[in-house]
Amino acid sequence: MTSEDGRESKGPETKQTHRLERKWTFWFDNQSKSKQGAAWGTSLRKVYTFDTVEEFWCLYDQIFRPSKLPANADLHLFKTGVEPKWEDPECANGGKWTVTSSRKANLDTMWLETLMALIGEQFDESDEICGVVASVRQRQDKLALWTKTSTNEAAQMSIGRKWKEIIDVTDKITYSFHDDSRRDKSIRGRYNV
Ligand code: MGP
Repeated sequence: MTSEDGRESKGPETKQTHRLERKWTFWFDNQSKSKQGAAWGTSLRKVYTFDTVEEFWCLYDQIFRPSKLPANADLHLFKTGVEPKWEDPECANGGKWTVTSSRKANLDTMWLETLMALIGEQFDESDEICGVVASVRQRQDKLALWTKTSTNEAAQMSIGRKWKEIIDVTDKITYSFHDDSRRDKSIRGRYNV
C-alpha cells in the first residue's frame, strides 16, 4: 500500500514488530523424564527461536517461567547457533556465573531480568555471552550465566558485576570453568564478585 506522499504504508491488519539485535533460542531439558542411566543431554530439546520483542513476550507469558517447571528440569535461553553444552565450540573454553535461589518467585524475577538484559544487549561484553540456564532442583534452584572465554578474567568480572546489578543480588557469586566441572566436580569457583 502507498500513501499520498508516496511512502509505503502498512495495511490496517499489519502489526508492527520490533526486531532484536540477534536471534535467541529457548531450550528445555526435563531430566526427570529421561531414562535411568541415559547419557547427559538426551532429554535436551530446542524449543523456539525468535528475534522480535513481541515473540519474546508471547513466549514468556505462555510457557517460559522456571516456577512452572518440575524438579530436575532446566530452561535455557542461548544465542541461536550456540548449544547449551560444554561440547559446543562457543562454550568449550567457557564457564558460568551461578546464583542460587531458595524462593521460586525470586527465581522467576531474576530469570526475567536476565532475559531482558540479554535480548536488550545490556552487557558491554555481549560477544562473551553464550546464554543463561535456569535449573529447578530439589535442594535449591539456580541460574547460571554461561560465557565464552573463561580465562579472560577481566571480561568475566565485568559480566559478573553487571549481572548482579541486573538481578539485584548483593551476596557473593562465583564463576566456574566448564573444564573444571568436566574433570572434577570438587573444584569450585575460580572468580568471585
Ligand atoms: P549440572 O546440570 O550443571 O548440575 O551438571 P546439577 O544438575 O545442578 O547437579 P550438581 O549436583 O552438579 O549441582 C550435572 C551433571 O550433568 C554434570 O556433572 C555432568 O555429568 C552433566 N552435564 C552437565 N552439563 C551442563 C553437561 C554438558 O554440557 N555436557 C556434558 N557432557 N555433560 C554435562
